[in-house]
Amino acid sequence: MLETTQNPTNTAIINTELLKACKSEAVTVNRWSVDEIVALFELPFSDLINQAQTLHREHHDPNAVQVSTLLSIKTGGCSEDCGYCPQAARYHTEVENEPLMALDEVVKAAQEAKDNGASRFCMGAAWRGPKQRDLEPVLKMIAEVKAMGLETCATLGMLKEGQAEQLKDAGLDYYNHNLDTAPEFYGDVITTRTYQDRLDTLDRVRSVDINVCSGGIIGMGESRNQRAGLLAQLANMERPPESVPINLLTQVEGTPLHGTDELDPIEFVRTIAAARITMPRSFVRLSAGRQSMHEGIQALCFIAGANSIFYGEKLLTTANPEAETDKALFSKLGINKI
Ligand code: SAM
Ligand code: DTB
Ligand code: SF4
Repeated sequence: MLETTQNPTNTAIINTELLKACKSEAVTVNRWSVDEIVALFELPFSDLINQAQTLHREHHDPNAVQVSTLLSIKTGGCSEDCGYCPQAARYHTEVENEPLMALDEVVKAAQEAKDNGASRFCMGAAWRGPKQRDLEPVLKMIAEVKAMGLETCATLGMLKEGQAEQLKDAGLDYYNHNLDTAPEFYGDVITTRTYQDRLDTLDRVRSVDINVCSGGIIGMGESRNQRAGLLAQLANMERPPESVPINLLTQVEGTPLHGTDELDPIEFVRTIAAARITMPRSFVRLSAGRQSMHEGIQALCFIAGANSIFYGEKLLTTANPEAETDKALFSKLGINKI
């Protein structure tokens, strides 16, 4: 379906000829130019937040935040060269390599997450992509976690043909695979897989009707134009992702991006607001980086339209706020967990 109403600042109207030309839902319409998104970033802060909050209220419960708990089911030793990642084998970080976890350990962790109030359990593996012999035990994990009444999410790297179908059959609800940054900046961060490889994996996920979770990392030294470029890629997808994680780079010693200039927190809030405006129906996830983020900035992110978080004291290998700290913050802000 063509949707032009998502862009309140875009005066361009799709003409009837174009509409006639669009015979199927497979037609992609660029709803947001990078310049239009940069213009959002440049609004006075109060105007930007007002626009984001207004749209947020049209499409979501403003006082509800979805919570997912992450578990690293296979840690470290990854063959890729993602410049931010402590799990890449080639960088010397403090991460200790751990093989694929046993099914019963994963189920135990999922039960704890459920008891703590998480509604989704996300299993992450430090792989370039799963080999068939890796995928089979993961399919069992997905099926068991699903049977516990939790939503399931996995992030296992690039998917080959046929793998998304197997994940769907196992009961996977969401697949996380981030574009990470704008195409123009991508090569400065990762060289072992292309932007197109990532888009191909997202297409495979979409084609079997698994919900798409895709976003990126802010604060890697990219320009504002490139932050807008990432959002344009996501918002202009034929169907934007259902879930959009916006990670603030967690700088880890030993990775190439360690020592990057810190991003101004207000610029991070602006990024959340621009994500909300360009993808009004998506869940925008305030992801990595909350451990070092003042609660006032987190509150601004929720006002700007963030409506999901990772919940539990660990992300994959780095720290996240304690569940009790988040409970206290939600209570202070009158936020309900979903
Ligand atoms: N190996 C798989 C992959 O790359 O798709 C799955 C796990 S990978 C760790 C998932 C995502 O975590 C990455 O795409 C990246 O966006 C995010 N991430 C990794 N390290 C990060 C860091 N130091 N700070 C913020 N986000 C990070
Ligand atoms: C996402 O966008 N952020 C999460 C999840 N998807 C897998 C991962 C953040 C990882 C932060 C670094 C670490 O803990 O290793
Ligand atoms: Fe490997 Fe994923 Fe880390 Fe890249 S982000 S190095 S693919 S674990």
